[in-house]
Amino acid sequence: MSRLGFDVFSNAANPLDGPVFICFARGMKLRLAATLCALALFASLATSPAAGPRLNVLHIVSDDLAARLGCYGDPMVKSPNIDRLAARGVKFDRAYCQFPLCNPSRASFMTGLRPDTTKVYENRTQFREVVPGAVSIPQSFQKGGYSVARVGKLYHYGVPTQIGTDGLDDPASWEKVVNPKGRDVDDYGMIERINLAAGATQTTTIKADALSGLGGRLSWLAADGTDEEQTDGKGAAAAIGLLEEYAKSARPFYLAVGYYRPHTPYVAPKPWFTMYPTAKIKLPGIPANLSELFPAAALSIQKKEELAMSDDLRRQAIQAYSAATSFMDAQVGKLLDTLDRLKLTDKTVVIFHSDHGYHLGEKNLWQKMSIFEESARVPLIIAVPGNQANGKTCLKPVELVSLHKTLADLCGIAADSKTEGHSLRPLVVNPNARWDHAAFSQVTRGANVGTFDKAAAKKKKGAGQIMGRSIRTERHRYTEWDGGRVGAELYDHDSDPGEYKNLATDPTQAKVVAELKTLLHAGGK
Ligand SMILES: [Ca+2]
Repeated sequence: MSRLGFDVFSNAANPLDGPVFICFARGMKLRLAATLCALALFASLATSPAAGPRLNVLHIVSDDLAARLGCYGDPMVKSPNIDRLAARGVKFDRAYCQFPLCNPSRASFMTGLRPDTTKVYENRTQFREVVPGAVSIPQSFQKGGYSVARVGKLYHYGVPTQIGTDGLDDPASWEKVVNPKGRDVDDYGMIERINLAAGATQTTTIKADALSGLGGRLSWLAADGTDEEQTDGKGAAAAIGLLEEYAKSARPFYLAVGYYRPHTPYVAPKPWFTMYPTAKIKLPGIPANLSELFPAAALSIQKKEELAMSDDLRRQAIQAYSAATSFMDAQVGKLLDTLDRLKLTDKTVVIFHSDHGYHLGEKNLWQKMSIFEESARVPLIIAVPGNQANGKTCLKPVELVSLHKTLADLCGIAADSKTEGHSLRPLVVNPNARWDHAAFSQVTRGANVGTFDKAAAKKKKGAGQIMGRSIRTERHRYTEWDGGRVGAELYDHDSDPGEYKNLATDPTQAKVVAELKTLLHAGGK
């Protein structure tokens, strides 16, 4: 950008702060002038719902992706495409899911309702069974005059068993849906899954004999064939086709693209595995007295077969998860390239995040259903064309439940009055803006969440199920299990980012605990 162009733009009010008026200086290159004009036009229209053309939205969601990416400081994982989105958007370093499991998290962020409002705490209930009148993000965009479509997993799908079906979709949300299905589903017989044989002390791998059982178990495949043959490769192709259609239309679009990787089974074509030699993979250190450090409920998701993995097997799992992450990143890159090719980049808000975080052996935990940092935290990037804060990082604690209000706010449409959370727009505009909100996450214990039997639970008054609730501020995480009756945790991230020193009963922290307890019980309302 020329010196002149920079001055003109930077002298204007921040495009997201309100209507923008730019006088183009004589001699400015026509193309630059047109670009700036478009940016200012769309950005200013974002503040005036009654106006004509609006920003499009490309909403990309990855499944089970921890904030283990290059742009989040991971020294190993290669994610050049998500990194380039971060470079032209605002990256949220402290973004959290409301429930670290697919269905509860997705029901929450797609509606903008907290899990305690949707009452979806497991992977079986379609949210409209409980809250039939809930308004989803795409419904708000439909009301706002947008074309809306999804490709792949936005609401819950059992992965991999339900790939290619509608899963727990919400038909009212969409005008068009695409359910991609690739060779990863057909290749299941080649997938390696961990197995602890009866009487054995060490876990090995065996070939999968069915799709079922892979979704919750560490499993992987360095696949034959191309990226394009995989489910996410097919999803990318379908999304590109929709973007090409939308580019010809006068209507703005909200296109949601849900990728399935790196969810188990960690399947990616072989070249992605060779990027991560197992010899170079570092394993997290595990304190010898691990079980003494935390309330039992915090660690009760540990599985025998995962505890009995050799270091070599742990490295293989991390290699495969990383390979699946980089493969998924490449599918994100295809969408960003398409926006550029179709000249939609300057007219489109791009948001990227995952449904929850993920453990890869920290505290001997794997996968999700933990409200420690690794599992509660998600990557979140919001790129708004023309935003002066693009390229910056926001350190304020934010929640996925806020995405509905945020996207509506950025595009000048109305979100339903019952929508919870807080618009992140002030932070998108200024990542250092004052922010008085914390992030809340919750998780259940004591019931088989994947196959929660509601009738049995009702009969047994909850079947012994308890809730863990956690609040994250800029500095602290505070967690209570069953209201503190079976444990509490306090971590100071200034001195303990790994969350190993539980300070909940430290007398010097009593005031901090009291303050966070009050906030936690208020629950973000
Ligand atoms: Ca998930």
